[in-house]
Order: sequence, then structure tokens, then C-alpha cells
Amino acid sequence: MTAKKVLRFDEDNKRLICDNFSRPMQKMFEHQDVKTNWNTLMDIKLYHSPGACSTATYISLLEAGVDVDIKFTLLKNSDQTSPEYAALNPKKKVPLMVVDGKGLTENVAIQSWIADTFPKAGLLPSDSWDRARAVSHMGWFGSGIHPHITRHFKPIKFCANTEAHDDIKATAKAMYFEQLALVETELTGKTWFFDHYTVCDSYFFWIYDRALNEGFDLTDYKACTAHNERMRARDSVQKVLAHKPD
Ligand SMILES: N[C@@H](CCC(=O)N[C@@H](CS)C(=O)NCC(=O)O)C(=O)O
Repeated sequence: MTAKKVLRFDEDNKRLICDNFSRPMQKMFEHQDVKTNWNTLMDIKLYHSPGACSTATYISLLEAGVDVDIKFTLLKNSDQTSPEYAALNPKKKVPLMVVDGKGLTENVAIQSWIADTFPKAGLLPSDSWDRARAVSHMGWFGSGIHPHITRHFKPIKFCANTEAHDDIKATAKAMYFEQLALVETELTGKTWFFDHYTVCDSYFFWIYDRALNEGFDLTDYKACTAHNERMRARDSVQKVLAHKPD
């Protein structure tokens, strides 16, 4: 039986270890900046619909320098409900990231994986407390704010009685603003959520932008609005926003 070949980094995430590779192969990997080009050794696919929360994932992948293969899964065409897609992701939602044939769902998990796998990009704080706070922010965006946008966008998913829809939308909007006020406090006086750009910034870009598309007036939230402007100036964001299916 041939021993399994594995490329990995040591515990400090610095030294490349090539298990069971021939010496010439080891030398080749050591010679290249494998850490920078790590993704060239992986097949990374992102199932994405422009405008959906997979936008945040896509931005983080580009911020990490990943050469990602985008598989458009358009919500407007209900692509996420097709039997082919449901076989890959029974949750029938985007984002879905597939790495070397293995699927991962949920923005919090995917963006944490991106940050851990491409540490040079520094997409999560290195201090363990701040790192936990960053994961806490992502959990909050995903489960404490995103659902209000969904209720405003599609009240029919939550209540069959169409007469109640205006009420649901008004409540969802008020709940979104209640949370946005907390983000405003968090971002006041800061450029990013932490002392440098992290996945939280990618994620909040979508949380803010999606509400703009819902027609919410966010101008009073000055720190959040300034964050959005800084985000729009980044190459990653411009590339993601411009990338549409042919
Ligand atoms: N908790 C998931 C939420 C994913 C989600 O709700 N995605 C939406 C797009 S923003 C979706 O695919 N909706 C399709 C549907 O509900 O039919 C995450 O954070 O990744």
C-alpha cells in the first residue's frame, strides 16, 4: 500500500511539511511560495447568486487571494431548488462552497474556514478573544440580522395571510434598524470592525447593501454608511458586484 501524500503546515502555521512526497517533489513545494499559492492545489467552487448572502463569501474568497470557480445558482430562477443542486445542498440555499469535492454551508463556517486556510490574508484577528468576537459578529449577522431582511423581502414565506404582510414587513424593518443601531455604535470611530480588515467587514457589507436594495433609508447610520463606501472602493467588492452570469 502506498503511503498517503499530505501537504500541511506545522503547528505554528509557518513550516511546510510534505508527508511521503519524494525528495525532488518536497524541494519543489518548498521552493514555491506554497502558502500564498495554497489554493492552486485545491479545487474551490462557490455556488453563488448575485445579490444573495453568498456575496459576502465571494468577497472573502477574493480577499484571501483564492482563485475560485463560481457556479451561478440563481435564486430568481429558483436554481437552488433543482434536484441537482438539492443533491449537493439539501438546505437549498446559497452559499455552498465545495473544496476538493467536499461541501460546506453557512456563511459563518465558510468564512471562518477561508480565514484559517489562508492565514496570510489575516481575515480573522490573531488574538483569541478578538477572534471569538469576530465569530460572534458573524453569528449575529447571520442569525440576528439577516432573517429580518428575509422577512421584509418575502413575507409570504412566513404567513399565508396576505393582509398581514405589510405588518410583517414593518416589524421586520423596525427589527433590522434596532440591530443596525448596535452595529453603528460598534463601528463609530473605526475603519473596520477590528484593527484591520476581516471577514466581518465582508459579511456586514452584504447586511447593509441588501437592506439598501430593500429600499431602506440608511443615511442616518453614518458609520455604517462610511463602512459601505470604504467597502465599495475595494477591488474584491467591485469584482464581485460586476460578476454576473452571461
Ligand atoms: N444561514 C445561512 C443562510 C443562507 C440563506 O438564507 N441564503 C439565501 C440567500 S441570502 C437563500 O439561498 N435563499 C433561498 C431560499 O430560501 O429559497 C447562511 O448564513 O449561509
